[in-house]
Amino acid sequence: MPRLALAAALLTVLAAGPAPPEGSEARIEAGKLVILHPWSRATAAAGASAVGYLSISNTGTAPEHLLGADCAIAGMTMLHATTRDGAVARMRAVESLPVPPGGTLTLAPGGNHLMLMDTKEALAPGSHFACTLRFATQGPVAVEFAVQPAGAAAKAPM
Ligand SMILES: [Cu+2]
Repeated sequence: MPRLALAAALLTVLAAGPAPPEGSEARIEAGKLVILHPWSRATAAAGASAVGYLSISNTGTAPEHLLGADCAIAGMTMLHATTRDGAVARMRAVESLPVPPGGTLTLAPGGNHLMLMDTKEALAPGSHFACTLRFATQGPVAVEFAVQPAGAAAKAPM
């Protein structure tokens, strides 16, 4: 295959992204909250940090706040916000993230995310792990994160 055609074919594959694994189209409803597509990225070894992404819509009329999450596979799970300082992206821990009435909080690559510190096992592509999200009003909500390949980008149908 000529090199250009090969490059074009590769680009097509990359643009399409990996097919979401079974279960990653998850939709969880809890009270006025609709949680879509919790997903994560594969990691190579136990002890690594992992990420958690998802979107949370508030169909109600009262404000809600995501306070964090508890994940059995992680030593500690933190809520992180990413801010840009010029060309440098920095993560910082935040106490909570708002889910405004009629609005959506999106945790996605390059932005807000759950940071799973000190994972107890490597995350294999296609596997799942459970976390409990903590909300100020709604309280605990159980979700399952679908682990995508390490290079997976924000292609998610969120
Ligand atoms: Cu982080």
